[in-house]
Amino acid sequence: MALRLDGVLCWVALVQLLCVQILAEPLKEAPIRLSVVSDVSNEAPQVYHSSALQRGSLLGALRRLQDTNSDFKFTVTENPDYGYYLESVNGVAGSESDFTYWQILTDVHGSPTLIDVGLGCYTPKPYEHITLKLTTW
Ligand code: B12
Repeated sequence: MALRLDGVLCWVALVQLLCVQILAEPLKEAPIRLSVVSDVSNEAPQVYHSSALQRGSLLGALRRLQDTNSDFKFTVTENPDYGYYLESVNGVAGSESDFTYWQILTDVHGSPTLIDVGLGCYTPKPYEHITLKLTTW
């Protein structure tokens, strides 16, 4: 009987150890591709490579890119209800008076689709292709 209890306790200890190891394991980074394009000017499209932390936000991936690549910069504003709004990319801002904004798209099986939340809430998948497109509304 005592032997059986020992065995159960060993299993419990092993499972606990595994759980602690899984929780303590650093989250992995996965690559994502980023295109910056414009519908309203003749700027050539630009392609960047960044990484997103597992279940991390697009905002984090853009910040990581900005910190490591001096050719990419962006600014955001904060909306009390919807979080972060992408205001400018590489020095070009959307404009209320010109009805322009930075649209955020993702490639779903090759067709660009609008993401349905802001960049602070969106979590890109590994190898996802994100497009930031200056366009009109
Ligand atoms: C109009 C509108 C826009 C216009 C705003 C321009 C303008 N000056 O009117 C434009 C086309 C620019 C826009 C863009 C986007 N939008 Co929008 N938009 C709306 C809409 C239909 C109405 C907002 C409104 O006028 N409210 C009335 C005014 C009086 O209130 P307000 O607080 O001042 O409104 C401002 C904010 O809503 C802000 N805004 C608009 N969209 C977004 C999105 C985000 C993430 C943030 C932070 C702010 C923001 O712009 C408004 C004007 O200044 C709402 C849905 C709804 N019916 O509410 C979606 C909505 C707010 N948008 C949404 C989204 C997802 C986006 C985009 C991320 C889409 C994309 N993939 O590109 C982009 C933002 C990209 C970026 N640059 O960060 C979502 C937000 C959901 C969420 N939880 O984050 C909503 C709720 C629609 C939805 N999918 O259900 N949008």
